[in-house]
Order: sequence, then structure tokens, then C-alpha cells
Amino acid sequence: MYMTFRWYGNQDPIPLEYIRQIPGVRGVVSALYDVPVGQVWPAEKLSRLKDRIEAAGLAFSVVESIPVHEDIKLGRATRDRLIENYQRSVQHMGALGIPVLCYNFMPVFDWTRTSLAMRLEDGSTALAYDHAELEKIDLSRGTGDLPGWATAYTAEELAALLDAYRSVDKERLWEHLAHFLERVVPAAEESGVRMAIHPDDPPWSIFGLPRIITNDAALERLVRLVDSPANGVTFCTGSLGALPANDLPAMVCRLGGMGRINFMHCRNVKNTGERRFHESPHPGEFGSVDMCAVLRALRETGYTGPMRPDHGRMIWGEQGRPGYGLHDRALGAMYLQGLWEGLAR
Ligand code: CS2
Ligand code: MN
Repeated sequence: MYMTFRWYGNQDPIPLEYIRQIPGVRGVVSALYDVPVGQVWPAEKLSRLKDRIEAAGLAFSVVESIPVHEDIKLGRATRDRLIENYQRSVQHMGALGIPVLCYNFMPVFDWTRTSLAMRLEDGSTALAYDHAELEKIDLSRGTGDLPGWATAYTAEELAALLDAYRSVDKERLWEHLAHFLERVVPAAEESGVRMAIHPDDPPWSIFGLPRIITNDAALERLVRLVDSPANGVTFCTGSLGALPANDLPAMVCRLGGMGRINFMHCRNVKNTGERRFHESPHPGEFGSVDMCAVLRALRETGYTGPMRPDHGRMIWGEQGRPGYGLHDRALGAMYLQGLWEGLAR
């Protein structure tokens, strides 16, 4: 395992130089944020980003993420051209030696919360989700009412998109994912890139949209769609941990044993009811994820890939991008490395 840290490029208030000062962090997880979804990521731009990261004494370890165009998820006729663009972006990554690509296949909405600043007992704030609250959100006014939603859709755009998904049930979505992976995984494999699907966050259907990457059966089905080490997963303990039925150490053991964990996201969630949770400090005692058991299972698989501390709380008065402040994620990076080191003895 080697430790990495997510960095949002020019839009990130955290300088790379600060990331370099977190002990043990070797690599950066980043992306090109100004390329419209569906277009090819220009090699020169990616190369400039890599140079910048390396100038700070770090490696460009993971691209998170190249977004998958909705037309691909919807299986529209335009998808094959978009898939070709995706293949080219992956080839550009490979040519630069960036080894891992994290992506997701969630329709319309990426990670979703009902509060971006729930106050915890210690005075810090964290992201929280309550399904009953989510159901009260009125999407007829577009994405405006959704806390912190980045990809803003107007009311009309969103209505059209939600309508288009009416004919896409879970099985259809699986077919569209298979169509995508059958074409992109071979390109990734040839380019020396390992793909790592991020589980759906939260791992259940929201706003009537299908969500399929939610549990162990789904992850095993995924890796079997295309039988290649380049077709793997991002094991996100926080996303998968929001479903109490998910036995995380057992899942790590199976998927890791198959050599299909290509990236680790470590964060903790405290489940406080049915489809209701808030994010919590990384150590096991503060949430529902037994982080020590997860890392022990991971160590036993001989994992040598990248890991990053996922979402942190806002602490010490920091203001920043929800989930992606400096301080709590740095604490997470230290905790995770401490566990890892201790488990080796
Ligand atoms: C995260 C996301 O939901 C999660 O667990 O890792 O914040 C992630 O950054 C997004 O899905 C984009 O990759
Ligand atoms: Mn994650």
C-alpha cells in the first residue's frame, strides 16, 4: 500500500506543498476539471498537471475521475463515439505512466448528501445523509435544492434526463456498463492502466434512478464482466459501509484475493438508522466501519496499490470544500498508516 491524497488542482485551496508535508504521502489523486464531459482529455494538459505534481515531489498516482457521459449510461446511439473518446483519454494516461483510473457509473447524481455540515458532538462538522430528508427534495426546480451539488442542471434539463432513465432499469444499466467495459478495459490493459469503479454513494437507488454498484454480489458481477486485472474496483469503505449488510473485511478478502482491488478509499460512517448515516472520524471506534479489520484483510491479500483517506470532517475552523479539507484528511492519512505499520508486526 502507498498513501495518496486527493487534490483538486487550481481550484483547490490546499497547496501541493502542504500535501507533501503530510508524512508518508507519496502520490496525488487528481483530474482535469475543465474538459467538458465526453471530450478527449488532451495529452499536453494531462502532462502539465503531472509535471506540476512532480515538481512538488509527489507522483501522479490516480486519475479520479474521468466522468462517464450520461449517453453511455443511457445506452444512446451516440455512446460509441463517446466511448472512443474515453479510450483515448485512458491511452493518454497510460502514455504518461499514471497507473490507476477511478470512475463511477451512477446515473445523473454522483455522491449525494442531505447535509454538508452536520454538527458532531465534538463541535466539528461532517457530511450526513437521511433518506427521509432526501425524499422531500423537490427536483422540479433543477438541482438548486440539493446540498452542494456541483453539476448544476436546470429544471428542464433535469426533467429530460430523469425521463430518459425511466426506460433504464437495473438490468439495462448493467448491460450499458458491460458495453462500456468491453470496449474500455482492453484499451486500459494495453496502456498499462488499471480501472477502479467507485461504488455508488449512497449504495441504493435515489430519486427513482437505478444504482447497481452497491454490495459484494454487485462487485463480483462487475469484475466478471471483463476478466482482466485492468477491470477492478475502488474499495470505498464509507460508501459500502453505509449498508450494514456489507461485510467489508470479507469483501476485501474476496476481491483483493482475486487481485481486483485497484484503489482504496478509507473513510468511516456512523449508521444511525435505516438509510441514515453521518460521516465520522477515520478511526474504527467512531463509526460503523471496523477499519482495523478492513486493513488487516487488505494486508493479507498483499495489496501494493494506492490508498487515500476519503472525506474528512471540518475541524480547527477550516473552511473548504465539503469532505475535502486538509486537516482531518491528514489525520486520516496518519491513522491509516499507523494501522498499516502496526499490522505488519
Ligand atoms: C467519494 C466521492 O463518495 C465518496 O466516497 O470518494 O467524494 C468521490 O470523490 C466522487 O465520487 C468523485 O470521484
Ligand atoms: Mn470514496
